[in-house]
Amino acid sequence: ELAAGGALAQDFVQFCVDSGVLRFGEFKTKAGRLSPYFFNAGLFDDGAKLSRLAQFYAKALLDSGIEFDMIFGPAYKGIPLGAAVAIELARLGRNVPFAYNRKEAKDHGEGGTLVGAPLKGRVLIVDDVMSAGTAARESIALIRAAGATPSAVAIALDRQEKATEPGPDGQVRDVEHSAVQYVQQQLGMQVCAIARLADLLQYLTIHTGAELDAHRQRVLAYRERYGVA
Ligand code: OMP
Repeated sequence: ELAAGGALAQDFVQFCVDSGVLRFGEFKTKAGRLSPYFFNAGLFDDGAKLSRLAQFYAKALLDSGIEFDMIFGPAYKGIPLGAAVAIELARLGRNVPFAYNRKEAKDHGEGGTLVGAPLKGRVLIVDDVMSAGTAARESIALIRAAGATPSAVAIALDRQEKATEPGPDGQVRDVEHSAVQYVQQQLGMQVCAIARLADLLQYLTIHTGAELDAHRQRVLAYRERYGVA
């Protein structure tokens, strides 16, 4: 039985640290930022970890009260995540259709880029992390193009950092809101994150020691530069 609210987030951060999914050091993000931490969902790399991960998503989703008609897992990393969450929800008595996309269209066989259940109704996107929001924008466009409604996003980690947007000159620049805030406030979608940067910082505050203190200082400095209120 998983805890609720902030305790769920703390248990999740602990689980990610234990399984090597959440690491501290020096990493370059997709948006080109030098980050003192990185969340690598690819390291949920056995059945037990994927199953536990799915339990966290399902618990966070059910606690959030978000309503949706089906699950969409964006290629590549969202595919096993969406599938695992769909399995866990079915196990809990809530069976919903599941779909995912390919990155490249096939010109034979079933064709197209969408696989699985037809996209319709209120679609929940299941993905790993939201940073600057590029990945979310692509999924939203794809769901709309299929005539369905992108209504919610479930992610494991909300990095709570400034989104990027293409400016009038086509150059990508930082904006003041996070990708999650944009999706919630501008697109009217609901977002459910198992943990956020704030929970990670709380973890680094509760668990002391020279090494963790140093990580905490670096994460705070990163938040100072790229974080949102
Ligand atoms: P955005 O598309 O900028 O929101 O970045 C999200 C994507 O970045 C994720 O789907 C990952 O591919 C990758 N990422 C991580 O997986 N973990 C992190 O801690 C940070 C990133 C990232 O590059 O920002």
